[in-house]
Amino acid sequence: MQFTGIVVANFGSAAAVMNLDDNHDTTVYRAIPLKKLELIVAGDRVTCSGPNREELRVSALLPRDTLLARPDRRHQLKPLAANVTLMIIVGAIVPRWETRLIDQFCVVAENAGIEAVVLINKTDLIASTPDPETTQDDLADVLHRYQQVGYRTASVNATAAGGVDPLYELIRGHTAVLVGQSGVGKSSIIQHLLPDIAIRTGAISAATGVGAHTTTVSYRYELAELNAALIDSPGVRQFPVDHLSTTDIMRGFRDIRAVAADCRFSNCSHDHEPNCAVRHGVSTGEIDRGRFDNFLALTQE
Ligand SMILES: Nc1nc2c(ncn2[C@@H]2O[C@H](COP(=O)(O)OP(=O)(O)OP(=O)(O)O)[C@@H](O)[C@H]2O)c(=O)[nH]1
Ligand SMILES: [Mg+2]
Ligand SMILES: [Zn+2]
Repeated sequence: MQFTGIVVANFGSAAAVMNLDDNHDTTVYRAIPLKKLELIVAGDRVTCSGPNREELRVSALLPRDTLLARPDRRHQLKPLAANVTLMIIVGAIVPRWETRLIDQFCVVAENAGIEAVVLINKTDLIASTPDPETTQDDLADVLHRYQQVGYRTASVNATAAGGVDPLYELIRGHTAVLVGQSGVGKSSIIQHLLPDIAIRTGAISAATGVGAHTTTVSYRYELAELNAALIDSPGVRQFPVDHLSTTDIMRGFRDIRAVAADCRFSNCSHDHEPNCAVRHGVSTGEIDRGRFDNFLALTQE
């Protein structure tokens, strides 16, 4: 048999693939990628072929519209999700959101041609978190900061009925990848949207005490009624952008890009040069100081 498929997940030795040629076929096929193939990932469109359904190979990778990739320890880019149109950057109250990580994701999304939204989960914990830095006002501030830059934002609670409702309109028609630190609730949010599917989340390990059900490979789920798909991804501490050039990183900061044309020097680093429109924008408040600090840190890494 042979069909064009979409990769649900790549477990390494084998991939889970669904048949795109026949939308009545809901089977998740096991297919072994040919050795010569580059690394495939959730969201990839592939050709599967084999003598029968038990002995399928992934024989070809079809061109990708977009690719989200991350450098590994040896600075090799590893794919995280393919053909996504939306990146949902998930932060939480606990562990507290990190704007450095959010900005790294924004830069990567801009450069990959993927729309980004900023989502803060676990709003139920605002009242109980002992961290004096994390208040309702701080939450409003961080959301406002990204709205000013032009991103859509939302705050959600994956543990409450109706707690993730703002997501329905955000994801309609999209293939969205959820990214963020470990434990912010990416899998829990997907579980809430897809109550009929058993997704392994950190909550299960807390209940059974067996293992940590942290997500280890990206996994694609369909939401047919929204004409959407969600890709769950493993949590990360950092999303390095050192594979991008300084120009790419600058391009990744929309707010900085918007005023940089007014700097005196066309190659201004916005760090020390005279008549820098970006630093002027920071001094007037037009550009958020925290974003600017992250920009400098990322370009000087
Ligand atoms: N109080 C509260 N807890 C939540 C919420 N969402 C998720 N959790 C809990 O947070 C823990 C981590 O949730 P996960 O969904 O596994 O987090 P994740 O982002 O998928 O983590 P990784 O797979 O490791 O990247 C679990 O114990 C969840 O039950 C929420 O809105 N409020
Ligand atoms: Mg997870
Ligand atoms: Zn400048």
